[in-house]
Amino acid sequence: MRRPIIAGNWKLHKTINEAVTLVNSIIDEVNKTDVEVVVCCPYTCLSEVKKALAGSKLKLGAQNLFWEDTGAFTGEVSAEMLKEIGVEYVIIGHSERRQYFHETDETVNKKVKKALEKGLNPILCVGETLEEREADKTFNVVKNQTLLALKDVSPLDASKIVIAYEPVWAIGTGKTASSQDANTVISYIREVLKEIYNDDISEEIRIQYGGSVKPSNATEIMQESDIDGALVGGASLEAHQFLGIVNF
Ligand code: G2H
Repeated sequence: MRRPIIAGNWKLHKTINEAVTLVNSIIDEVNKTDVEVVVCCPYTCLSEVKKALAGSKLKLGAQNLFWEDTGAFTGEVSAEMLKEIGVEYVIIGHSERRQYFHETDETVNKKVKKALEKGLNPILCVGETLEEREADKTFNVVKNQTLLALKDVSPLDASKIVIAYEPVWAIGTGKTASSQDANTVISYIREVLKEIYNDDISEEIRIQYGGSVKPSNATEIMQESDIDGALVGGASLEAHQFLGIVNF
């Protein structure tokens, strides 16, 4: 039985004060649920949010990392630096990073491996663009992204990964994939995991849906057989909306 996981992806939002206020307003509800709940904050908020969520069930995530440990890489942050703060999850390969910051399947793979090496759990994002969907390439795209991201990742490490299926056309647009469509693609990703690893690992890995998830569609999405949670952007920025999803 896979434990559902709801993660907030705050993207480029929240000052430290705003971040701590939001966390303080969701902690009590988060402590009452059996769902695993994560907030993925901007780097600048991580330390203060870690202090704010101390002793609670809420977990801390980052939105990116760099694959080298140290060196002349101006502006980058390493896995060890995140680990030192107490980060447990890290989003890797979000479509916005692929699109605006030129991340490739190869760099995504390097980041996944570095996160695992340092004891961070990757939330690996895969998903097709509208163009790819309309050209019937959805399955090919998610298969390739999954295969390449998990290249040289051992079965034991793979079981620590959360995959987020985020169709790019559904991100921040208000359009959501129908829950059945999302489940079909996610079941397919599970088949790919079976091919790469085995039935047990494939059944163990949690796969979220992401893309305009809100309280009004969370229940339907979470009821699907292969969907184990949500990666939530816009609706994670307001306590009542995020809690509406957490308590789906
Ligand atoms: C997809 C999602 C969170 P939103 O990017 O990763 O954002 O819920 O705003 O579509």
